[in-house]
Formats: sequence, C-alpha cells, structure tokens
Amino acid sequence: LAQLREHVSTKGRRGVYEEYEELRNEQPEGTCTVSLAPAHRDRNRYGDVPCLDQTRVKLKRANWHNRSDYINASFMDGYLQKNAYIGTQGPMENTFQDFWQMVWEQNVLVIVMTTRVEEGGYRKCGQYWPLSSGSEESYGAVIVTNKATDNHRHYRQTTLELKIRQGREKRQISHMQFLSWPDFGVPSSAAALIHFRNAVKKEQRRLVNEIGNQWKGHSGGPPIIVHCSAGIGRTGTFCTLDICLSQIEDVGTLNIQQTVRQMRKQRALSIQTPEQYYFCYLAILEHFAS
Ligand code: PTR
Ligand code: PTR
Repeated sequence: LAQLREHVSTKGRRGVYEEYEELRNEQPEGTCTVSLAPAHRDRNRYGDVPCLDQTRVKLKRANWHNRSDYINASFMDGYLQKNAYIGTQGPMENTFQDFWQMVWEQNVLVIVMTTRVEEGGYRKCGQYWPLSSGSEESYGAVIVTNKATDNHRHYRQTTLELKIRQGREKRQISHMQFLSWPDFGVPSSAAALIHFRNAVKKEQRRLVNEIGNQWKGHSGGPPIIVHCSAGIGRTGTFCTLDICLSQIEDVGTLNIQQTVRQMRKQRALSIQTPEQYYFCYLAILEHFAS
C-alpha cells in the first residue's frame, strides 16, 4: 500500500493517465465477428462497443425465443475466480428476453447495475425489471416478480423472484443498483462505491450459502452480472476495484494496470476514461487511509 501511495505520488495524475494511455494503445486481441454480424446489429446498444467472440456469453436454448445465441455480454475473471462476472450492456427492449434467459441459464444470483435508466435526459438502459413492489413482468419464458425494494443512501436493492413459464422452480435473486455514478464520470464518493461493493460481495455470499450444495467447490458461486449503459466504463471500473480490493485483502498487494490489461482481453475497452482509471487508485488509497 505504501508502494501504491508512492507510485501515485511520484507519477502524479498525469503519469497515471499515461499509464492508462499505454493500455488504450495496446491492440485488442481476439475478434468480434459474431457481435458485428449484420443480423446482430440491433442487439448492440452501441455500434462501437462490440463484444469479443472468445469470451462472449452464449445463450444456450437459442430456440427459447427463436433467436440466435447472441447477447452483448462477456465472461470476466475475478480475483482467483474464473468467470466471476458477466459484463454486459444495459438491456434494451429488444434484448430483455435474452438478458433474462442469460440470468436463468447462468444461475445468476446478483445483478449489479451502475447506471440509472435515464441520465441527463438520455435513455441509458431499458427498464428491464418490474419496478414496483408486488408487480410482475414476463420476459419471454422468464417471469420476474418484484418482492421488495430497499432504498439505501447510494443504492437500491430489490429482491426479485424468477420462474419459468411451465416450470416449478422459483429463485430469489438480488438486483443492486448504484445511483451516484454518471457515465464517463466517476462516482461522487469513493467511500460510497466501496461500501456498495462490500454490500454486493456480502449479498453474493449470502445467496450462495442459501442455495447450498449446488455451488460447493466453487466457493465464489455463479457469475455476478455487472452492467452500466455500454458495459465497459463503469462496469470495468467496478470490477477492477472489486478485484484489486479482494487481492489486497488477501495478500496485501495489487496491480491496477495488470488487472485492467487482463480485463480488457475479456471485456474489450474496459474502463473508458483516464479519470475512471485514476479513480481506482484514489478509491483504494482513500479506503485504506482511514
Ligand atoms: N461512509 C460513507 C458515507 O457515509 O458516505 C459510505 C456509506 C455510504 C455508508 C452509504 C453508508 C451508506 O448508507 P447505506 O448503507 O444506506 O447504503
Ligand atoms: N458510443 C458510445 C459513446 O462513446 O458515446 C459508447 C459508450 C457509451 C461507451 C457509454 C461507454 C459508455 O459508458 P459506460 O460503459 O460506463 O456505460
């Protein structure tokens, strides 16, 4: 940590920005053929944010909704955990069904949303879950019920119940939306974001323990879905912080640049601005300063 402090104070903000520029200049490995196929154009929220073929999440039952297996979503490794996250774009009206199919098929227990549905008068993400307590929506074969919503200062936590049309199984999952983070920006409070990250971690652990046996041996459980609008800027920043904090909690060291480099091989373009990159340093330093 002293090293980290030293690293930042010697390099200064400008030096850290340069470090980020190095990452930006590294050519992405891999291809985005499926993502860029004309047939999938309307399933990408942003034409300039495709996802890599090598790590994309494939819908399994492509015939559920009579569609191909494509969704703009990528598996991402966490700290010592393969596929700890799925990074994805904010669902759009025409991909709600795909999104919920992915949630069901990947046995997801926690969805992290780091954007608001609308920001500055612009639509950033679809309203893809039922908003009011007690209400129910169907998304293709998946039926989602809002069981309860808890409002915290910087985030909102909603318990959702999922079931499949014609199926008997019911699952409870948590939707956790962080509310203080404009896109291309950094959160208004590093402490609030880290507090949120800890709440997410705790919630995942709680739900994994609750479902029991199924995940024994995979201590981390199923992937946590993390999304913002494009699924790269804020999503990448959140995951970088989570990985670096986990590493520092475990072995006392961390390497932000290496973490982001690895991440960009799985979810291309992760971390969108030099400020977001710098924010990772500041947040960690601030967190351990107190
Ligand atoms: N200590 C920070 C702060 O007070 O801003 C972090 C924090 C944020 C703590 C939110 C608690 C918070 O409230 P809640 O538990 O309701 O999210
Ligand atoms: N074409 C968009 C743009 O650059 O404006 C793509 C984009 C949008 C990229 C939002 C990143 C964005 O931020 P985030 O990944 O945090 O939602």
